[in-house]
Amino acid sequence: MTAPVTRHDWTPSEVLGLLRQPFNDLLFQAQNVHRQHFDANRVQVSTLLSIKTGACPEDCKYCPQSGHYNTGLDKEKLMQVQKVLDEAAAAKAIGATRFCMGAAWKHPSDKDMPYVLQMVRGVRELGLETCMTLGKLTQEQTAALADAGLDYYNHNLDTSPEFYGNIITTRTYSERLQTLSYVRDAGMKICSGGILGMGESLEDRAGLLIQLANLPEHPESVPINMLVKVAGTPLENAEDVDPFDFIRMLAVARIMMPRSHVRLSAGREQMSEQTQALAFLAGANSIFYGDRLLTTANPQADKDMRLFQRLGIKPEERQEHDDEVHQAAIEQALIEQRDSALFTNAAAG
Ligand code: SAM
Ligand code: DTB
Ligand code: SF4
Repeated sequence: MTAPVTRHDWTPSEVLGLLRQPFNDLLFQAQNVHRQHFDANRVQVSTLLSIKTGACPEDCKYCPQSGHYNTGLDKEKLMQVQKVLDEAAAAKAIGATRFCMGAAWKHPSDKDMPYVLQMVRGVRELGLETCMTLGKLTQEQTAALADAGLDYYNHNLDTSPEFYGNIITTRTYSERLQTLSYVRDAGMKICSGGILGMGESLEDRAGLLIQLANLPEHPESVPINMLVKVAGTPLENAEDVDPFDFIRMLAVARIMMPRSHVRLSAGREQMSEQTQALAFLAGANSIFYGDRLLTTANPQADKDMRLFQRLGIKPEERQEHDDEVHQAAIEQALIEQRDSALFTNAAAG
């Protein structure tokens, strides 16, 4: 069988057609695509840490950390660098290969950036891949993160452009796309996905996947979150998503972005192990691992390891070769940015 080309021209009717196929046909197709690009019995494991919790100025209706809603969360300052490194070492000890640090910010401030950069360098030195999700970035902040060696930047599109305004009013969809474009231009890997269960239609789910897959390059990592309903948020009583529809979304993400890691992301604590097994069959090949997501519970690490054993799944090893290629890409992007700044300054002066 010839490998499918990586496409960036998906249309709504095509994607709706994929989502609406009989379940068994869809899973068979997704598993076929999956096996052309990945070992079907390996799953990448990332651990999450909230490095700055609560009191976020944004109004994302799903989020327990938004300062607009009362969810009873303790507000915290940016965590101390050493504490973050201790948590990263603990994540490594239980088998995580990537450490993702999240902050409840609209964007990082200049005051916080030096600490954030120290965290990236320190986590890298521990031999873990690094990921951060800090909100919107300027081009300069993006370059500084890349320079510190950040591997992945997570910035979710969350839903379709059409539905987005029902969920968030304090940041636009195009600002999100701009941040993703800065991250790509700086040579870092992109982690971007969305959430199911916010009252979106099937067209909105298709719309989110089209936005992600029609980017100039597919995000290397695509987290698909099931809404974690948190008391106090406007979505606390949102209707449950049919688990089969959630699996369909993962399968279609796998087909549309065949070389990306698709992450079975938030919501696993509320999901049966059978649903999670179906998710892996549909081509999901990454999870958040460790007892907490950012502020809500995730399955206990030993429970996940038992599930992996029962399914014959092994955690994916960290890819050293990819890492070298990626580092070279960052260095090249930095040289190009510096040269273009020199050129602009020379032209101006
Ligand atoms: N503040 C930064 C931002 O929004 O870009 C980074 C942290 S934010 C918590 C990262 C992502 O977590 C959001 O984009 C959203 O997709 C996901 N998320 C937040 N609350 C969630 C919830 N209750 N259920 C599922 N996913 C959630
Ligand atoms: C992503 O897509 N999901 C993660 C991570 N990226 C940062 C966050 C999930 C948060 C779930 C709610 C919480 O624990 O606060
Ligand atoms: Fe803030 Fe991020 Fe939560 Fe939105 S998703 S309220 S930006 S922490």
